Amino acid sequence: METMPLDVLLEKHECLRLAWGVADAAGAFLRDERPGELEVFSKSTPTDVVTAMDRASEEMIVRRILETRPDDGIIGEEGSSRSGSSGVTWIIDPLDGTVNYLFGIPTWGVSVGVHVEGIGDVGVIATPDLCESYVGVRGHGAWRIRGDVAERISGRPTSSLDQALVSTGFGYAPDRRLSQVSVLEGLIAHIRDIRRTGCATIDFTWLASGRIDAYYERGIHPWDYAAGLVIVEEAGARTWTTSSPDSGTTVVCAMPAIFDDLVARLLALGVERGP
Ligand code: LIP
Repeated sequence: METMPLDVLLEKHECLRLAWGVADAAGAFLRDERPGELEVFSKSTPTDVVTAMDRASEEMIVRRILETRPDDGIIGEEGSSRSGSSGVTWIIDPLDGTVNYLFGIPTWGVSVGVHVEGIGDVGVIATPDLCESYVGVRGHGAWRIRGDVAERISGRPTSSLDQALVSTGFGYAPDRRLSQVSVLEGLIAHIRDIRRTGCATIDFTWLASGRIDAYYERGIHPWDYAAGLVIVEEAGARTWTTSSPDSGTTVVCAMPAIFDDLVARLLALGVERGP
């Protein structure tokens, strides 16, 4: 297994140390300041508490980025978007997997992607309740970080779709969920099994580290996938995305041996269409 000190890895891109710093700090904030007993609040209150944490996380990340790099652009889930003049754009999900966070399920994360002139160069995903983080740097590989050590990761060498463990997610709107279930109904007999982590950024890290073989989802946003795409591509997966005004972005990522088969099946099932 190839390893390197985290400090050495962080030198591989001019934005990486800052991306790591803000994702790590926001993840620690969300883990350590998570209000206790969220589940005993009244029905509407816990969501508000989570929304407040989500916004505080984004404010912390954006403030730290702009202190160091005031000319960069920002795309943030919680509304901090601004255009920049440097050609560098930071694409941030300050808390992905909000329902998991609310319920105390450990699969949530903080995602920070960096685009340079429109190309995804850097991705950092912190998953603090799982005690690990992930880094992808274009041309320098995908890495899992535990403590101060970076361990190079790659996806599983799956050989056929019927052996593949596939993850997906569902939107919140009932009609979209139903159409996504019908796609899954057409797929599930042709794969090993399905997983639903409830957090797109976790799905990307699990594909990159060989815990699943593929991930697809319709209706996700740039902050859900900017960091994740760099990480899975650097871990050897192939990716396909398409966007439409009605559906948002559909992403399919899989290890190369099953990629064409999975994309063909999903397209035949209309994965990118519907309400
Ligand atoms: C989540 C996404 C996930 C989707 C979930 C949810 P959120 O984002 O990461 O892909 O399947 O239903 O939308 O809302 O937790 O930030």
